[in-house]
Amino acid sequence: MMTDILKIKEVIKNSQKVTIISHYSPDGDALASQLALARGLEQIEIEISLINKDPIPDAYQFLKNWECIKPLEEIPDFASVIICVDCATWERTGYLKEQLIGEKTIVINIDHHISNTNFGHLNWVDPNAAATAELIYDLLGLLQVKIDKIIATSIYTGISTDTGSFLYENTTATTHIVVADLINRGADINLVRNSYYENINISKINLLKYGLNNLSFSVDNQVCWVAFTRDVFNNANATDADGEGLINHLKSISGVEVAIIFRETTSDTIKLSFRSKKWADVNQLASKYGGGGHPRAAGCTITGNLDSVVDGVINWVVQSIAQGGTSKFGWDNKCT
Ligand SMILES: [Mn+2]
Repeated sequence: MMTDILKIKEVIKNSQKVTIISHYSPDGDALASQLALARGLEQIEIEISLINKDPIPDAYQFLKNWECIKPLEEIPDFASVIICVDCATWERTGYLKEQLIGEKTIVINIDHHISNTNFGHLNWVDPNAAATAELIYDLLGLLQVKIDKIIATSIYTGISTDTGSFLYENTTATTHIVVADLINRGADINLVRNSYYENINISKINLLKYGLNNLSFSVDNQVCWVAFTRDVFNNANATDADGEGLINHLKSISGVEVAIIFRETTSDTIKLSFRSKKWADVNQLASKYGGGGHPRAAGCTITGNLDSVVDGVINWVVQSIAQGGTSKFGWDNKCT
């Protein structure tokens, strides 16, 4: 765990301009962290620009000022202090280093992924935090910024979406204490529920229908997966964001320990999402293929055609489990 937190506080306090960037295919935590931090820093007279490689999914457009987040091409004068939030690596921003980082640039890395590479000049990486938004809450406190209703709603959204509504293992007592404070400060939990959880579009439901009709199982149902071709996504009129969360339906099935979703994004690029329920360390699993994340949630991208990637990965996962890889860190020893 890296904590340059006091230096981070000093650098931010002494900045007139800050650029905040998060990862491509942004999720609730990424966007909420950006927006909450931006609004907080504006209170202390810091000029902000907000960058994201990808468009903001409809599902998150209830977050106040979401439209201020733009791709780099639309931000001509980004700052020399760049804060990366919720990115385990610089590459997660989707930009090359030389596009944003000059000689005088200071990169501040604030994140909660255990796979974080400490790529910043200053790093605040805390895998015990349920969400990056939880760290933003702490940072704003340190900066003595007032958490208003809008900031509170953003941070609440980041924490709520990254914890599966306070159900995942990353949910701690601290998470609940932070959230209690956010609700005291006016976090609009009804807005989040109505706009996010109870506002699922038909494309996403169509993907879910396909997924549930095409489940595969192995090792006494301990491994469950589904593969999506590009055609399935196209026919459902679905975007990246519509694919999010489907994996939780697989994980929720009785007996399933490891859930995997394979998604063909080009003819030879397959994106994989992993979830585990109790013991399997899917961060290590995804790391084998150059990805990473958290022990219970991780991802990676593999080059190859869909069928052979599915075969290769499933064979390996099945073999690991069959060989008694029931210990938490069994993957590495048995399978490399
Ligand atoms: Mn996160």
